[in-house]
Amino acid sequence: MSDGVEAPLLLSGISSTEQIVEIYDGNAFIGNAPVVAGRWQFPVPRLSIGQHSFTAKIGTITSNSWRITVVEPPFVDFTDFENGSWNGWVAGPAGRDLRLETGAEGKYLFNPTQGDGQSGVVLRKSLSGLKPGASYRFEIRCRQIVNPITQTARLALEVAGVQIAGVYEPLATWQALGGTVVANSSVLEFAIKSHQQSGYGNDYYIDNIQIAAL
Ligand SMILES: [Ca+2]
Ligand SMILES: [Ca+2]
Repeated sequence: MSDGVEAPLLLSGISSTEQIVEIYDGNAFIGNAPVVAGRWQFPVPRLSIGQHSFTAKIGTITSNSWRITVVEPPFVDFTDFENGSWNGWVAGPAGRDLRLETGAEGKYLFNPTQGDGQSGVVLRKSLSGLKPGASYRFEIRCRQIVNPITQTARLALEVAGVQIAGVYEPLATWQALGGTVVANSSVLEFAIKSHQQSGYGNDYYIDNIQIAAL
């Protein structure tokens, strides 16, 4: 027998005997592969995270082991509004006027802030699946319609009620506003908050909201 591994994981080999090859992951039998014209193939089912060691057996003959480590994909929660979905983000009291707009760079949220009472939570999302003790970056892109005679937008980012970025006055071009947080729970509330109560001016855009493991 000789061996090879391809992605997505396919074990294959050659055998001089026309028999059934038994495939093991560690000591666990995971399936059979028939030998056809001296060759066999075995597509490996979805694997758990961690280390795996595959061997092929024919009768009393055991192959060398194929060792792989399956790693967890990095945690990313990304919202770009391009499919029209808010991806679980919910408007707060200061996000009551938010609406989806389409510009040259695609879709984003626009807050025209009609009337005063515009300070407080603009958007919030309760995110689960976090790892306590792990660090996450919370970032948005934002810009505002700058007008010297009206009020400026003033945005901040909060996690579980604690400010981690801002207070920031967005520029007239798209800019990133972001900060990091160490999760102390598997579920945390992420929020974009306004520190400008006036609706006179204070018009801004939000896009590309991302929470990613570091
Ligand atoms: Ca977008
Ligand atoms: Ca306004």
